[in-house]
Amino acid sequence: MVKSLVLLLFTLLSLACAINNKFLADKILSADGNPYVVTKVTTSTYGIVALAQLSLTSYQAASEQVIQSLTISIQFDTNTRVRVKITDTDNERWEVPISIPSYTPSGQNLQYTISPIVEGPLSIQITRNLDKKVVFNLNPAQPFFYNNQDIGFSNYVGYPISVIGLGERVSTFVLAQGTYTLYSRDRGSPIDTGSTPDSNMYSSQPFYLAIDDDLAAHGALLLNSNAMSATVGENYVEFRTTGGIIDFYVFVGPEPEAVINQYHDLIGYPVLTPWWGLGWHQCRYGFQNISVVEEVTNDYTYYDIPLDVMWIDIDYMNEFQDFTLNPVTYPQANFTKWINQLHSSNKHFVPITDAGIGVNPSYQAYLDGLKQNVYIQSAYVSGPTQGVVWPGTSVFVDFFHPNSTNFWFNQILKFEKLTSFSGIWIDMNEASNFINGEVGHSPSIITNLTMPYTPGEDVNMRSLDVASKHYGGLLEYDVHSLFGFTETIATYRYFEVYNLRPFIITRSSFVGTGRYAGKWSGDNKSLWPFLEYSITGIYNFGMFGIPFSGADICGFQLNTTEEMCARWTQLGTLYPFSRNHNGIDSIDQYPWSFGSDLLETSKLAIRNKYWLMLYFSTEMFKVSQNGGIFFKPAFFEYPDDANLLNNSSEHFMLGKGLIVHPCLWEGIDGRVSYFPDDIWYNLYNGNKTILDAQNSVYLDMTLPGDIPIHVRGGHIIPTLDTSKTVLDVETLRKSPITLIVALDQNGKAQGDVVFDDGVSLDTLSRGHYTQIHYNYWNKNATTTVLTIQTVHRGYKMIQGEFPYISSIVIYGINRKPQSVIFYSGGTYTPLSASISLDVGDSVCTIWFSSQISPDRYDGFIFNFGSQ
Ligand SMILES: *[C@@H]1O[C@H](CO)[C@@H](O)[C@H](O)[C@H]1NC(C)=O
Ligand SMILES: *[C@@H]1O[C@H](CO)[C@@H](O)[C@H](O)[C@H]1NC(C)=O
Ligand SMILES: *[C@@H]1O[C@H](CO)[C@@H](O)[C@H](O)[C@H]1NC(C)=O
Ligand SMILES: *[C@@H]1O[C@H](CO)[C@@H](O)[C@H](O)[C@H]1NC(C)=O
Ligand SMILES: *[C@@H]1O[C@H](CO)[C@@H](O)[C@H](O)[C@H]1NC(C)=O
Ligand SMILES: *[C@@H]1O[C@H](CO)[C@@H](O)[C@H](O)[C@H]1NC(C)=O
Ligand SMILES: *[C@@H]1O[C@H](CO)[C@@H](O)[C@H](O)[C@H]1NC(C)=O
Ligand SMILES: *[C@@H]1O[C@H](CO)[C@@H](O)[C@H](O)[C@H]1NC(C)=O
Ligand SMILES: *[C@@H]1O[C@H](CO)[C@@H](O)[C@H](O)[C@H]1NC(C)=O
Ligand SMILES: CC(=O)N[C@H]1CO[C@H](CO)[C@@H](O)[C@@H]1O
Repeated sequence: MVKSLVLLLFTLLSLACAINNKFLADKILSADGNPYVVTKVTTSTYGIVALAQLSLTSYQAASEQVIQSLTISIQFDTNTRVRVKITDTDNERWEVPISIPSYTPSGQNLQYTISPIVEGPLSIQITRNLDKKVVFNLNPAQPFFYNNQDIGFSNYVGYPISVIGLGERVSTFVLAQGTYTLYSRDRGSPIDTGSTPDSNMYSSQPFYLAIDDDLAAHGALLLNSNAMSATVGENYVEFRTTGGIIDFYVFVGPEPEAVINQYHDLIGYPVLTPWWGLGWHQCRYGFQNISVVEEVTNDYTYYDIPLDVMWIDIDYMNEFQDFTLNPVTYPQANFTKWINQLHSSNKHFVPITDAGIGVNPSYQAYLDGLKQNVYIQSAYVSGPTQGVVWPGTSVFVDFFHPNSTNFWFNQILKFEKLTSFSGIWIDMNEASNFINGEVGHSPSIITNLTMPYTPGEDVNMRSLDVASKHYGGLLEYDVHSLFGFTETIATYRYFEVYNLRPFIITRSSFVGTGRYAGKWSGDNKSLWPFLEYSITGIYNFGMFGIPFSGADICGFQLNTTEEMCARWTQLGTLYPFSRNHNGIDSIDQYPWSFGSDLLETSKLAIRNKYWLMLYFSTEMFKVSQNGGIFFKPAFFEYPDDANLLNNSSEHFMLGKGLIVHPCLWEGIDGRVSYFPDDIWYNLYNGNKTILDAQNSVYLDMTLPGDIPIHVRGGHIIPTLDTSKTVLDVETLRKSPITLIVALDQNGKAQGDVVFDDGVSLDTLSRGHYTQIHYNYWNKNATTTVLTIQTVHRGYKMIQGEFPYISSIVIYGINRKPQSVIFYSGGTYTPLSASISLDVGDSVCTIWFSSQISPDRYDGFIFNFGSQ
């Protein structure tokens, strides 16, 4: 059954009367509890519908702002997800227009129980069956109010919780108790501790994960796009939003990762990233001209450092106008010469695009948009609303307008003809504005003076005037935080037409953005704490369903140092999206800009990225296939270990098989590091990690050097041989494979690998991929096998691609096979191999002289004979 939230058109009623009722909401809030009374209840297999009326006895004054009658619909969406939707019975209100994937409503095997809704004070309680814990509670004693521009309620679970999520901000992973604003805003990097409500940033992601003292987890989403705040208390999360409706989804968990999966089932799985996008990226704001870009590109080749993508910030534009080249600093002829060279070395180009379209009578894109009437309209005059951004006075595409996708498509298409780009970076799409509101009109219709409640700063700050009008009677007030989201979808349409996986990196995001794009964490700073915050940022966006994310490596604003940049490169090459990007006022931070510590470390780290590329692409593919999280806190894999929840950025995992201990501190060349209880081997040399009684061990972090990565016993990691000639992923795809087989305590290990063309959008929907499962196990005392099982076969490799398994390296073994046989379809073929055993490290390496393709079943037999 296809369920979709329909776009409801709603115009805010009686804004004028809001002024008189400025303090009303506060009055209701302090009125101790819920002024609504349930008058009617209907129950079915799939849910409950109840009506509630405002009870005037609860407080003195009512007004047109107060909603009189509420319809409460509790839907048993799936057996782990329940939706509580509370709307105005008498009037349509603004609802977020996102489509959610189809699902079969579940009346059965519900893992939660709803307490009976009875006539009388409004009370809803949902408990998780497993442990009888409350996961949703509208307690009649807690504040609840439902006014036109001020809606508040508390999910009062009543026991202590650690709350994670509620983006976007720079914060610790577990949020401190306090109030957080959710509203898209372009802002430099405030660190948000919950004490300054104006620390919200680019995106609105009203989802949270709550973990209790028994380490059980539940999650929730308030699907609402209005400016809102969320207050994290000891045993509750309270939302207060300035419009829309209460559309609250609860996910019962009970493990953190189960919550994430349940959430992704609702919002949709992330789009596949093109293979080249998983490579290394270089950008800079302040490439003075095309010759400088060319020089940096050539330097990568000179230093033998792999590079897949060169980016250019607004420097390339003519008068900062989107889709244009500066004729003096980026002449077309020079640009074409550079792009052809770039393509001939298998590399790609990604330009920036800004949200503001410059008002200029000789600027074609601006004129095209006027003709097609696609701009957001002024609340004061007839015509587009105007703000000020890089090009000066600017207008903004209304992506709700039916002409806008076509307009945007054509601009992108024309620009592609000019520059042959492969992906697009969409920036400034909060949408950002250098002034507050509209040129020539200070915001007067909707402001913090007319609104009963304003989360954080005035809603017009660095924004378009929120009274500006969108197509269909929508107001910027309601859809402000959707600008980036709707722009992302319009941009995605371009790639979709060519059946290409979109390479789109956006700054602003909303619920569901991951289905169309990746995200970078914006204009951060070259300061040590930001290394650590980048990890929590990626955790969060992984939870929000946008796994392809990363922070500017070495930092954007301010000057980095060699040591910081080396640490950041070590860490950043393990971000799913790895881009070195720098601010215009900052000193150079290329791998070769300082001394040998940075250069050597960068070479190791970037080559590591390519070495692990097949593991990254496979694990990211699985997230697109099933939802879930790739770059994650070790706590998510070991949810019984409370030690991992504290200092969660000190140990992150890539999929289930690898743990990383980044160095986040200055002046350190090693550290006692904590590990979850398991078998761990040094990824680089197979040395088994001997943990002390505190589950810790000293890890060497000397520069130049590799970042500590350990492989978990029981996992097989596919790696690609990266010789010096590998300088891009196109060449890398021709490299043979080495399987690292890390044994668990039973001498077993498993792993997956996915092969596909790396670029098509419809790979999953058409099944054009081959998924292989490797399984290493002991057959009997003298024989072990590594089976190659085809889970799905839909991709035919092109000649020379991932040609063969060159070697198998077994970690945690103290004997070596005497012979290796390949068996396939009943045929047994002895393989010529050179086999060595390092007894001290318990590592056995088997190099094959024959070439076995990685997807050829059935597998290898290792004969150990009597030893
Ligand atoms: C390009 O920029 C560099 C760095 O500012 C400068 O040295 C060079 O002269 C410029 N080249 C041209 C052709 O403008
Ligand atoms: C463009 O290329 C020409 C010819 O190589 C060169 O003289 C000129 O400096 C280049 N311009 C820029 C801005 O790099
Ligand atoms: C769409 O653009 C055309 C011109 O291309 C214009 O005539 C039409 O009015 C526009 N549609 C709307 C809804 O504004
Ligand atoms: C309202 O917003 C303006 C900026 O738009 C700010 O200067 C003022 O302090 C705000 N007032 C209140 C009461 O928050
Ligand atoms: C960065 O370094 C440059 C060159 O030394 C210097 O001019 C600039 O002031 C520095 N910026 C900051 C923020 O320290
Ligand atoms: C967290 O880090 C602090 C400071 O490094 C340290 O004192 C503490 O022991 C760590 N806690 C855990 C559980 O690792
Ligand atoms: C984690 O940190 C919190 C507060 O920062 C503390 O109360 C708790 O005891 C710590 N847990 C562990 C296992 O160290
Ligand atoms: C392996 O680890 C042991 C101790 O855990 C250490 O003595 C030895 O040097 C290590 N070997 C390598 C190759 O790192
Ligand atoms: C172990 O299994 C292999 C392969 O099936 C077989 O050839 C061998 O005889 C078995 N050895 C013993 C001791 O069972
Ligand atoms: C504006 C801002 O601070 N953006 C990012 C800066 O960097 C950290 C980590 O590097 C990110 O988490 C922020 O979102």
